[in-house]
Amino acid sequence: MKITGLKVMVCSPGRNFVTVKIETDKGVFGLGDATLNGREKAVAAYLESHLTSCLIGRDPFDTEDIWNYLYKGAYWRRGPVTMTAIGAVDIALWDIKSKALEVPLYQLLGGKSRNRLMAYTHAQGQDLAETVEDVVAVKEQGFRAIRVQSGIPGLKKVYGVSDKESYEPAVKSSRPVEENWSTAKYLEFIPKLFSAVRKEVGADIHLLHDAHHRLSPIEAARLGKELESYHLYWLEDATAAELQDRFRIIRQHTTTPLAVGEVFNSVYDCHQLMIEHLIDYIRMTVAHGGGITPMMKIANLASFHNIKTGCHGPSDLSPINMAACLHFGMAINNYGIQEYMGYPQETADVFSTSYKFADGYFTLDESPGLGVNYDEKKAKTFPYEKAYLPINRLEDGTLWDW
Ligand code: GCO
Ligand code: MG
Repeated sequence: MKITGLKVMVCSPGRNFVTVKIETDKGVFGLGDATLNGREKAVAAYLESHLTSCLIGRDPFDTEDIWNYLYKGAYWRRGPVTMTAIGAVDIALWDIKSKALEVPLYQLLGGKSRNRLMAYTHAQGQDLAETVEDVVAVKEQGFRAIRVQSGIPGLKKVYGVSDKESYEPAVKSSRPVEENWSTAKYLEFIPKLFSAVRKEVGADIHLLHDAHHRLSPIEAARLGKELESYHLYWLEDATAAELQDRFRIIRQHTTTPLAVGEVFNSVYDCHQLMIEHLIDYIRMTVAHGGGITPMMKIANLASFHNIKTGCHGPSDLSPINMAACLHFGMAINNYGIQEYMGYPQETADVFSTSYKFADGYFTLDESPGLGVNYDEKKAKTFPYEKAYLPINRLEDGTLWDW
């Protein structure tokens, strides 16, 4: 089998997505997700200008060699744009291989390690009462695990909360909108929120929280410690993770489980976190982590250090990435949980999927490959619109982590 073409398609059914389609001389094609929120066109250009001609004529079954060719061969390694481009190609190649062999992708990665995959979704509210109410409503939908984010008294607009039903951080505009932040106000409020939520929902539900890289290590340590009695499933992105050894400080102070990695794109972003047992869940997602090929190796490394996966699964990655994460999660032993925010109807109309979601769990059927279809004609009716993630400033105007 030979690769005959690579198509890069950018559409915006509700929000922007970049999709790769790799075609072959046998008529089998594969799909990959190349969406990098707010930087979509950079990945599209990388694919079109630099990868297409390297792939034409290659055997799509040679996933390991092609991955190394694109990674080592570029000389310029790592980085979100490069790794998302390579990741999309790799996902599409695995889709081709498993479709050609007429098996679901997870069969090529180790087979079934479980029957179903637990997912968590988001609950949010403008204040404590509204957030508790939303957690109860989400629990009633059947979710076993819920991420809880709330407006903070005294702050106008914070991460994880919107006035719409589901949270979408990117805004279609010519430059980023600004949010504001006070760590003192946040740290004062969050333990009270979790005390109220735990009291309302009881012990038999997993609660998660995302601090979105905003705390210093010692502040994160304080938060982890103060949340201990509410038994979180995880505290996510407790501090910015460019320096992995910052996590030592948090780890030394608290038994609250730690998750990090949605902005990582390489094993070198997290290998110290793993070998020093500084985290409990690795949040890298398949598309941004360079594809199935490196993610299998990362999951294996994690498995030797009691670390489970918890792939980033926001609605700003397409259902193609979601399917890739689910096949990956189905096959590995150290699957933890999958993030799932649902998709608006326009997105579901463009991307149809064979994975099913009910009562807090995903299941996969016997469809070959990833089990995702992309309606190219419908996608064209939703043209790209420039969008940005917000930026964040302290109350005195200082630019802060978002
Ligand atoms: C999450 C994330 C998202 C990101 C978004 C950026 O845990 O789901 O933090 O909300 O901010 O995906 O594109
Ligand atoms: Mg997050």
